[in-house]
Amino acid sequence: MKKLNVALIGCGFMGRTHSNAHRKVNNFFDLEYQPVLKIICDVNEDKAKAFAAKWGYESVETDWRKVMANKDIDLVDICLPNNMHMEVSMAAAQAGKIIICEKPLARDGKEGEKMVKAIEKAGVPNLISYNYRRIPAITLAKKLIDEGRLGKIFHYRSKFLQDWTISKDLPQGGDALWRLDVKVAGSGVTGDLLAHCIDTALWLNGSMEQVNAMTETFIKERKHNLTGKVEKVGIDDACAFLARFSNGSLATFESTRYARGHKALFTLEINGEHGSIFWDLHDAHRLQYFDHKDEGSLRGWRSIHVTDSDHPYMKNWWVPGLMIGYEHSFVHQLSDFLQGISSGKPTGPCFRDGLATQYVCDAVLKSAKTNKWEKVKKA
Ligand code: SOE
Repeated sequence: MKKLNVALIGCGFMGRTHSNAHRKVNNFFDLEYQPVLKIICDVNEDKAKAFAAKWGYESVETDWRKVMANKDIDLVDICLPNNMHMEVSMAAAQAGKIIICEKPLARDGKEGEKMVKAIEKAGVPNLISYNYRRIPAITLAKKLIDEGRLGKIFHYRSKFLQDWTISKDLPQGGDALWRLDVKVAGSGVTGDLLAHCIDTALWLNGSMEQVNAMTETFIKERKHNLTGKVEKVGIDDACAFLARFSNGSLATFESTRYARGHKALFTLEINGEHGSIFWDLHDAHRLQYFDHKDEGSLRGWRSIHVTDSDHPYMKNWWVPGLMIGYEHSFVHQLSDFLQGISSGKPTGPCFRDGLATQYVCDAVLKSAKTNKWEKVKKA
């Protein structure tokens, strides 16, 4: 196996999911490349040291610029807050590194355009981490749609509901709470949660033409962790939008962090001429499938337990019937990315795909302000 020296930047929640993937991928997938955990980089040295000890990184760095200058590093994995994605990924491209970057691509399309330009000019392999595409049930849904089993698609419905920001005492900003700080995150649920729904939708159902959205910020002011002052909240706490896809289908999307009782309820449903599918992250290994071509008296929703060896990715894990989880989607994503580097046929989502999602988010946020249908730019 050829070694790929990895520097991972940012040791938060996503740093853990990506580190786990780098460590596991060669245990379960036969690949030409083997990631080697060389450097963990974080501004907080103590945190980086503890992370290095836990995950097996060879060394610690506190300045991401030094990572770019390090000739031993082949792959830079960016697990930083959204406001850092542009600067760090563009520096990585300039240094000729292979790049993985956490979603969303950027805070907005303007930043995203600069990133795509720089990355494509450098010609380096690049991946934007939209991991849910690689949940086996979702990958199976893609296969069914591509085989034409649903026929013409009429409806696409998706939501992502959480409930962790309901308390007005929750501050904004800093370590785990930068997602509430608009300057860092760019937006609220639109860029953080709907971006997942949108990426999956564009992958399964093609491009979107126009959107009509509404957003709300339920808690208008929160204490900022970094300044200590009570500051205006600039993110969208909830967002719902209608969309028209290029294939003629109609869609509804909804996301909130104010749906009491829901922790990560990501669902999608697609209705086509010959059939429908439904999927729910809380029951991630099941794909519900209705095939109208089934014999009439037996026709009904099938609940496919996507754990058999002929299901996507599953032969690489345990024996049929045994489940895998959230973290495996990152392993699959990395495996596909590394295979793409070997074959020269990238599987995506690449930065340009990330820009397509970003353009939908931009149109959604614009529409919420103008109260009008807004066109989606093509990436
Ligand atoms: C937010 O709570 C969050 O962690 C997102 O940032 C992730 O992208 C999503 O997969 C789960 O929820």
